[in-house]
Amino acid sequence: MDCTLIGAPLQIGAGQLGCEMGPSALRIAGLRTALEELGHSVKDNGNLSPRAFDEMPHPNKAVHHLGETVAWVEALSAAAYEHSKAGMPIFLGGDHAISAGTVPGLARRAAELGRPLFVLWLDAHTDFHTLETTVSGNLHGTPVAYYTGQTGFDGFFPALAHPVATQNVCMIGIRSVDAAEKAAIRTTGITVHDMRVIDEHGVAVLVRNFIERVRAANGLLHVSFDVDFLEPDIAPAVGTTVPGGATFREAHLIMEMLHDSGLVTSLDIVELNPFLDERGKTARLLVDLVASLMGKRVMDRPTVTG
Ligand code: 4U7
Ligand code: MN
Ligand code: MN
Ligand code: MN
Repeated sequence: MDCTLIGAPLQIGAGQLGCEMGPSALRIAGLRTALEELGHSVKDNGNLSPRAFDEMPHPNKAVHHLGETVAWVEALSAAAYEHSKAGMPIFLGGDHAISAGTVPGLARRAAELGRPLFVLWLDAHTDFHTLETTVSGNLHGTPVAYYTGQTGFDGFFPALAHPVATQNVCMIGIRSVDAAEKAAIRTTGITVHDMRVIDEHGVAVLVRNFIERVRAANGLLHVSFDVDFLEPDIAPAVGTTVPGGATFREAHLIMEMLHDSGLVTSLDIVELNPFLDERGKTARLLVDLVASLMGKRVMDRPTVTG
């Protein structure tokens, strides 16, 4: 495949600084080489930067860095649209607010192709706040509500031409949901597989079912991978760790199944905060997970059972 790396060093969507270093850490951990060793061609497009912006006040006083976030959303949406025309864009965050730009840009491309966009959201959190409901004011907690077209962004974020249907969003790994998010999600078609569902059924059946839905609809599949999806012991480099996350093996299995599906057309790696890492171990794990998504496997053959 032709992969394009696009750095998005946005950090003010999170509550602590450091995600700005995420793209660098992923590069230093060897992302490009890992992909090339799998036979992919890689173009590193460097890092994006936003246009000049003014800060925007919002009636919800908790909201901060709104003007800066909106400038990034515009830049990312344009870049996602352009880079989705050829090859597979891999967005290196940056905090999860980048997905308020990447997903709408990809949705625009999907609409042009006449195909639906599906999103697999791997995260401890549902990120379903609006500008009105967020209590922390950290805008990395809002992208899903925005790109699915919920009200509560009007007049601040760019108007959405192609909202993603909530039925096409599947979340896995969820274990921290605020009251306002729970109430709002209940009225949508979003599939939420919290950790309890994983414990009862295992990740394989959940991923397989979603993949089959994407395939049946001839959809494009975007994967948005928040580092806090993972168990904090194996992935400490994130500001919003929540205990009880996905294991090394669960995460790898998901990536391997996604690869075998052949359906993934774009990827976000978000929330890596290298300032909180332990000698680069989270960054290296992420590179290994991306490699699995892009075809790395233990034996040189498809998995067979029995
Ligand atoms: B992330 C939170 F209150 N819901 O709104 C909030 F728990 O991109 C967390 O998933 C948001 O890491 C986490 O601040 C955003 C909090
Ligand atoms: Mn997130
Ligand atoms: Mn999260
Ligand atoms: Mn986070």
